Amino acid sequence: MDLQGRPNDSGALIEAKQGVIVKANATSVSSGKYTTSYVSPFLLAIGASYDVVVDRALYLPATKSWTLVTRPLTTLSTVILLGGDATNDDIIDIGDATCIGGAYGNPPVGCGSGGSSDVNGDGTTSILDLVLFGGNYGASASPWTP
Ligand SMILES: [Ca+2]
Ligand SMILES: [Ca+2]
Ligand SMILES: [Ca+2]
Repeated sequence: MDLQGRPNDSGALIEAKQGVIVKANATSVSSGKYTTSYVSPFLLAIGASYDVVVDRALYLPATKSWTLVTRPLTTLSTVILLGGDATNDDIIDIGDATCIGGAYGNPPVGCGSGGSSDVNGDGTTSILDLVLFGGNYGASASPWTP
């Protein structure tokens, strides 16, 4: 998985769920790779379907339905998480513009619950953060294709 605008793709949470129950999860490393681990006491079953959800603070979540066919490892297609959610509420709207605009040219400031004006994580609030916001304006999820 890839975090838009970031060379370092670490820190995204990946969960395999059935309904609201998380059966396996993982956190991505800097390359964007991840390997999920079982959430005790659950084991993923061959032939069973799961919703795989990937999300990170400042980015929009992506969901894919997936049926397990091989164990222990299955490779899913790459997903790019859309950035710009400075207020960390999983929608990119005017509130994020206010957050990024208010700190423009300055070090990161916190917004909302766990949000930050520094979407791309380079330690400053700049045009790069604003471009991520602007390109994804109005979105509330990241596409996962195919
Ligand atoms: Ca998010
Ligand atoms: Ca937001
Ligand atoms: Ca930045």
